[in-house]
Amino acid sequence: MADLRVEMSSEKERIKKDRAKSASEEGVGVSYGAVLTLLAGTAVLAAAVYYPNSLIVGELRTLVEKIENQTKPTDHPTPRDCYDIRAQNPNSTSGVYTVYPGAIRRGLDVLCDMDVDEGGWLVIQKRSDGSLDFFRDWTEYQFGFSNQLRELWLGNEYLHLLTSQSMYELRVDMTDFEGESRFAKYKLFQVGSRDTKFRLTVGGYSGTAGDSLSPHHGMLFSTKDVDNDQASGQCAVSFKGGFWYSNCHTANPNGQYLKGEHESMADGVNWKTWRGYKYSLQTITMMIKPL
Ligand SMILES: [Ca+2]
Repeated sequence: MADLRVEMSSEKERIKKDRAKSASEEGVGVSYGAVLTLLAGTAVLAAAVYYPNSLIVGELRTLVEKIENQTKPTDHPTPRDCYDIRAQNPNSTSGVYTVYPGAIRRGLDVLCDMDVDEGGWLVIQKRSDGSLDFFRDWTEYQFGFSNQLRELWLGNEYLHLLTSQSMYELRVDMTDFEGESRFAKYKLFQVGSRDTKFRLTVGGYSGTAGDSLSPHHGMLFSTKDVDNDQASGQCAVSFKGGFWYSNCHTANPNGQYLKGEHESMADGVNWKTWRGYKYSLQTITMMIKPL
């Protein structure tokens, strides 16, 4: 896992360098290419006038086409998200798919929910059985973690890439151990870059679970080793998760899996406006879809 993270980290750096490099090359390529196209085009015209049947005209035409093709911008690879997958094939079923958000060339394997609320949802967080430890550090939350996608955190870098390519809404589905279920939907969900400490933008609530997430609007991400919260202490340490803590939380989806009622204060998988600070939910899923 540690090696994988280092690999991913250096992969991110490589992608960044590649992008910067290709961006500068592209810049040179366009102007250089445009001049070449112009020159070659003029040559074709002149050659065509004076030597209409000569081989050189054909060759020059080929050259012009070649240069033009090289200077055309390449299309963004698709699908960008689960919504694209569903749009391409309305019969797609829920499961794992590869998507290409932002600069990711090799793709990112994600869990798509094609059943709930018309489908097309990309799962960014999931708790279902307590099989995975969510009390993790900054780098782990940055690049994500999962176990066969039964439980997962997609990763803050990917959240930023995804929510930067379009306007996204968020849906949070949850169940308790008594068989009840609720949901919360937000018209706006965006995660800033690592330079902003993955700042959260969230708003426009509707649903049945109550709004426990809007109070986290504008907050920065915090983990047990990186304190960006608004409390004098460390929320991530006190409430044992990684999240956009303020002072400290009204929702703790990445808290400890405490299986229902608990004595301790607000350190479970809590959603304050539904089961409160001393009830840890059975399942919770956060997923996003473009508006
Ligand atoms: Ca603090």
